[in-house]
Amino acid sequence: MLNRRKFLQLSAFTAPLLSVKNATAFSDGAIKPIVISTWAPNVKANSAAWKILEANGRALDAVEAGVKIPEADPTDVSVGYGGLPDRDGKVTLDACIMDEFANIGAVMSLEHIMHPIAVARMVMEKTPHVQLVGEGALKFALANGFEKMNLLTPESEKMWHEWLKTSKYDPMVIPDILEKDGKQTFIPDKLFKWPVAMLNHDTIGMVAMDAKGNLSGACTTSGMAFKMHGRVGDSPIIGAGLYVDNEIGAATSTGVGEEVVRICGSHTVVELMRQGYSPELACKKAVERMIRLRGNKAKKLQVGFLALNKKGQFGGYAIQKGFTYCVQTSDGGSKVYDAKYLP
Ligand code: SD4
Repeated sequence: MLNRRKFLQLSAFTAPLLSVKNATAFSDGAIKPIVISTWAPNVKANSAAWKILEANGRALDAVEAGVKIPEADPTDVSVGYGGLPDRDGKVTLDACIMDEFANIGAVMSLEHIMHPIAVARMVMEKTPHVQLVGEGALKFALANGFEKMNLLTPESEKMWHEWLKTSKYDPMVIPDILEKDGKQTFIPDKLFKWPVAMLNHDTIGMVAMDAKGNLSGACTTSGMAFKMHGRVGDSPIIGAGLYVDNEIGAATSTGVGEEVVRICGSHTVVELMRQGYSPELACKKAVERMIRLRGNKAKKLQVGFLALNKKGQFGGYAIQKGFTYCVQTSDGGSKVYDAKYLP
């Protein structure tokens, strides 16, 4: 039981945390649909999701339709078709999906299928399981009518051959890139030689609230470029890359998955929102927890969290400068935000 003094202390502590600038739903009493996703180029994904939300569709259908856009886009080198391969030259995809009833489905290290998110949804809806991996996931997909295809585009293959010259796996390149952002310069020679623009879009994590006020989320990626074959990151792991609690809110992540898994990142963000933190502050607290655990090792990496609460308030936070996210609502249209980051 809380005594009165403790209660007053707690209220004084939480009150400022509840004030947020990004209120979009419920301000006039009506539920207003909203979709948010990681990285600026995913405005296209948001608009595909939005078509479903504005027609009073379900958030689950919206997020699936939304993330299919970068999955099918060969120029997005971090997701689906055209995703950069692992160090063996294989494109292995990770995806998960979660709805308002806490139904979940995921595929990990899935090859040859353009839309891993649709397979994840099928795992959720048609199997007694929640995760399928590798060969088993592929077998399941093929048995359910998915087409087997080559996901390695000539451009991604070229980048893989370029990478093989040094075979250096160093996800710590991101701060170096971002220092030079705007000039469209190349990443330093000793690392990778790709245009910044190419790397400035990434894993998509998308969460949405529909006109009924229900939340769902989806996350899909080809994972860290040139990872070890069989490596699985945060993105397909419920609680790490994505989490939805229909009473509280939803969160997703992008960046170096190993760090996100370590703190069960997206679940942590949702639990922080449950404690009364705004979406942005919840994301910030999760980032700070990573840094507390890992110190300078994590400071050199990039991880970004993005969250939406039940009131339609949203926010993001990242370790480094450069994490962008996009939001679509009926009032505000389609907008891109720069996430705040650690000082
Ligand atoms: C992973 N989190 O596989 C993904 C990669 C990513 O932005 O998000 N890149 O670790």
